[in-house]
Amino acid sequence: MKHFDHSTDKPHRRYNPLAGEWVLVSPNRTKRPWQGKVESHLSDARPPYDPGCYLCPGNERANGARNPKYSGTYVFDNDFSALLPDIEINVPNEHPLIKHEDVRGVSRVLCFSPRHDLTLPLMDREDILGVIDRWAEETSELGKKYRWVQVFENKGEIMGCSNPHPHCQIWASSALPNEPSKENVHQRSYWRKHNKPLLRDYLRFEKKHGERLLLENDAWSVVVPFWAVWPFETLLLPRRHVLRFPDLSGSERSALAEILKNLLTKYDNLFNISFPYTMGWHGAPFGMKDASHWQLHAHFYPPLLRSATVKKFMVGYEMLSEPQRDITAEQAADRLKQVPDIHYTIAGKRS
Ligand code: H2U
Ligand code: ZN
Repeated sequence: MKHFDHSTDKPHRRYNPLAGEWVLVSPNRTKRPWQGKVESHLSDARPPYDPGCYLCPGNERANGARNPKYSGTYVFDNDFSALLPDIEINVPNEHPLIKHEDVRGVSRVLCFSPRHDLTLPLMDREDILGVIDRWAEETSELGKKYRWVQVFENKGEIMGCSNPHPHCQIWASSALPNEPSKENVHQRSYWRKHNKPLLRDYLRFEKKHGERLLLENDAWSVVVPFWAVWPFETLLLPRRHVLRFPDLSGSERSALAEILKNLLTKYDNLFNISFPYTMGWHGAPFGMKDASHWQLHAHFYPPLLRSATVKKFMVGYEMLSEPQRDITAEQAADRLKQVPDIHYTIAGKRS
């Protein structure tokens, strides 16, 4: 059988079986993507406590509420919630083209640490584990009431993050949003055809081939997916068949703290900056009778391309036709494999 030559420099399309979408890959556009200078940006140094930060312990928030003097993680209902729990508009659709429905939900903010100057990769593993346990608790509590619970982190101004204090958001909704809906459909149809979870088969393939496999430990693997759209996009997958975040065992959570620290350190070391991204968890929706086709996973979507300042824009062809990338997933994986495993801010102090 003839194999696909992933080192081809010819334009081709790759299929994302999880979302059911295609991406155009044009490696011919950048024969040498790594000419850009790698710069050290030490200007993002922050104080451990910022009296003007809405999220620091003891401070007043934008609406007048005051944060407690918390010492670990701290969660609160978003003061400007995108979803509300008691909405009932309940008006029938008057025309098939003007469709609307009610949606109930809540939005929460979760501070990872009282320390304003930290980020996940700079936190101790024990403290990252504290964040993981909170992700599990919140997901499990909100999952009792809502069909979908989205844990996500927007990191960096470039991703629209409003505050550098380490935090994520948790939005729960009665409706199943677009992205998990697509993943549900495609995982289910794969399951019906092959009687195995799509993402477990996919990981098996990546383990065999190795070129896009970035990190591994006892319970987790990180790959640059074959169908990656963002330059340094990664997919984090458990070894075991896990439906939802709260189902993770104690040892899986510890291993997750370890691999998160490793992955995010690699990201920071790519351009020697606190690397911006959007990350988030996808697991089986709640209230689904048979969810065996689901496999828990996290997506990391970083926008940077060549340097700390060169961003990949999803405009033009992407908006009107389909996503396109220049460097291949294999080139991105190679590049990430090469960066050191010790955080640049610590390595700098040592030398
Ligand atoms: P980002 O993760 O995109 O920075 O969002 C932070 C959230 O924090 C944002 O949704 C909320 C904003 O509504 N927030 C509060 O709930 N209270 C505040 O005092 C400031 C910010
Ligand atoms: Zn702060």
